[in-house]
Amino acid sequence: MRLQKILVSILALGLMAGASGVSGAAKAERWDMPLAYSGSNFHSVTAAEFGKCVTTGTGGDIEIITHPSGSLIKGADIKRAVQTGQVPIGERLLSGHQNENAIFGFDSVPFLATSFDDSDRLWAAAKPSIEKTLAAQNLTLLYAVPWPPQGLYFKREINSISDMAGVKFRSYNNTTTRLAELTGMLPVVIEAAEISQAFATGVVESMISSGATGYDRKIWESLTHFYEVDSWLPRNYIMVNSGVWNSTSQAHQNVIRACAELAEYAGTWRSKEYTGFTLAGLRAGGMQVQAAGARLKGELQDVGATMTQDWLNATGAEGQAIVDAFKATQ
Ligand code: PCA
Repeated sequence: MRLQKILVSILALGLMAGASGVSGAAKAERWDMPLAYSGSNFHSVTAAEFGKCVTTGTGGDIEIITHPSGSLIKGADIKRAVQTGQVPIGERLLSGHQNENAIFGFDSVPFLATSFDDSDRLWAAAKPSIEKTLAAQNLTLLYAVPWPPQGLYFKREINSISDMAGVKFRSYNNTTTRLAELTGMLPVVIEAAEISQAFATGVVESMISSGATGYDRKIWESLTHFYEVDSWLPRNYIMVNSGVWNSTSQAHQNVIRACAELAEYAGTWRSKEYTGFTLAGLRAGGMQVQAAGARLKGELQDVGATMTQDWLNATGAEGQAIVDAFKATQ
């Protein structure tokens, strides 16, 4: 029902843009949109469809071209590139910015939101803070889509934290680096686009991520075990340079907002579908895919409690307000 309403409004807005005479090839603007993850990944597919929706809805006035796998701009540099106007629009892992402001890590607080429903409610609670923080950095938030729940990858059986000692661990944000430190592993920050090579060459031998990322990167070529932990569901988000946004007509902004709402809905649906599909893919690749054992789970909960306290200390009243708003909806 909600989806139908969005679609109807996109069509209506597109027709309005056409009828008011603002369309025309001569005025077409090209928006290059860097993405950090592989073209076949559901986030990238969603972004490409979002781009098409905008192009169609604006009658061709704004043409969005996506560039997956960090091919135009590497993941870690995408936010800066959009902020400075090097590109008008881009996608990035939100929690990748925790080193700038711990509030960006709200979606990686261990065991706070561990299902898609929780993740949606947590996002609703955090969105005003994140929008405000991004706005102060010359960025306008469009939409955000969760990754599937996070689990641990290894190349041998792991039953407790003591089994992890000294393991070289690929991390993707501050939270995952901290997790490695607290479990006696050795963290190395590596972008998803570089994973296959890093594992093949032995630079790292373990990580926490979704089944989706392991599947996208054929991780079974290097690793053997995936333990479902459901520690959190981190989000990717789409941002536009605020200068570009403010100089975009109201009619086109309306189209873009409607396409963004549709993309958040469709992307979240895809993420859910991709969860089972990619775990089956890991199995088909020869990996053992299973829930973490009770002992390991319990120990990870203790580590998670420490990390949660760290995050609350770093974010103060703002972080606490997000947690409270989230819990109030439970
Ligand atoms: N994949 C991304 C972030 C979270 C996920 O599931 C990655 O591993 O980089």
